[in-house]
Amino acid sequence: MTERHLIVAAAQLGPIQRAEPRAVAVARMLALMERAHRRGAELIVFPELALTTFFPRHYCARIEDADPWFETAMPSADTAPLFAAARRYGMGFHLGYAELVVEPDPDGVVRPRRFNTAILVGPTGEILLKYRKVHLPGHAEFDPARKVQHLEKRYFEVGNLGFPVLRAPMGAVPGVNMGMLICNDRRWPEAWRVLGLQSVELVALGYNTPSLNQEAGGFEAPHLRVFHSHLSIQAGCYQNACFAVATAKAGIEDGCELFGQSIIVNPQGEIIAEAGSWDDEVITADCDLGMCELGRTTIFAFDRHRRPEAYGRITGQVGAVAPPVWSAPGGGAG
Ligand code: CDV
Repeated sequence: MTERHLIVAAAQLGPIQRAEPRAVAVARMLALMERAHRRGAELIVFPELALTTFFPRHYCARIEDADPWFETAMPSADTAPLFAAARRYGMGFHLGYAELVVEPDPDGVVRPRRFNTAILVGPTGEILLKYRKVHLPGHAEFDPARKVQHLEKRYFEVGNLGFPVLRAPMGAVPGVNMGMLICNDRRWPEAWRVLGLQSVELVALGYNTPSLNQEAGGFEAPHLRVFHSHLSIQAGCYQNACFAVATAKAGIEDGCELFGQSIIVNPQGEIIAEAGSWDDEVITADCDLGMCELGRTTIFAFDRHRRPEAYGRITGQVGAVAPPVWSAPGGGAG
């Protein structure tokens, strides 16, 4: 069997403050691309909403007032240097950004629509694949009980592109099956499985995750935040026999702490590279895509072992229902 090795990089970004223009972020990203190229990287993954601060923490009464944080073209004058660098280095990249488009909504009304989006760009600088975040956390209205807002449900619509996977050349490999998830999606096994059912080999995933659970009425220890992030990604890779490059934005951004700990994970669920800083940092791994075969031909040979007839609730309902209550035979007290 021919070897299918791909050298991948996670390009973690330190904080991007509210006042910083896109050009500053792009210059930092270009420096990371150059660093990754020197290490032989053939694909580099940037975080969610990589061009600006994580603006859903800021409230705008009029949604249009948030539009300066959105991209209306890709590439744009600001992002074109990333595409040029991809061509220069023969390196693919994954980029998360806020997307503002005018397109028909589900009722056929053509209007401005806003999505939390990621693209996969090939080594020739062409956009290969686009994904729009499906699992939007947070809330739609200003919440006075929260110290920090999380207004993704205000600024973004639920992604309408499903979870696409595409086979395309990357580096020296003629065809890699690639898909994407964005941040909160990583916590949902359904999302991973939809990718797995399309034989995904590599998942590119960007995230912005605060070190504190601002929603928690009770206490959630900060170390568990990283544990749950890694747990979800490692389980997703193992159960779907794929690699993931999971890249964070990290550090104190607009006064809010984001944990980093970007990781690259193999199909056994093992972390094979991990960032150690809260700053701009490149981590790389040499991925033998042949490793995806073991899981998908044995434990997770979907065609032999899956039982969709027993999974109706997965797509048939949203919230959990209460189970029937046991009662003692004959109606006596239990
Ligand atoms: N950007 C995100 O989607 N963040 C969520 C936080 C709010 C929990 C996450 O799942 O990491």
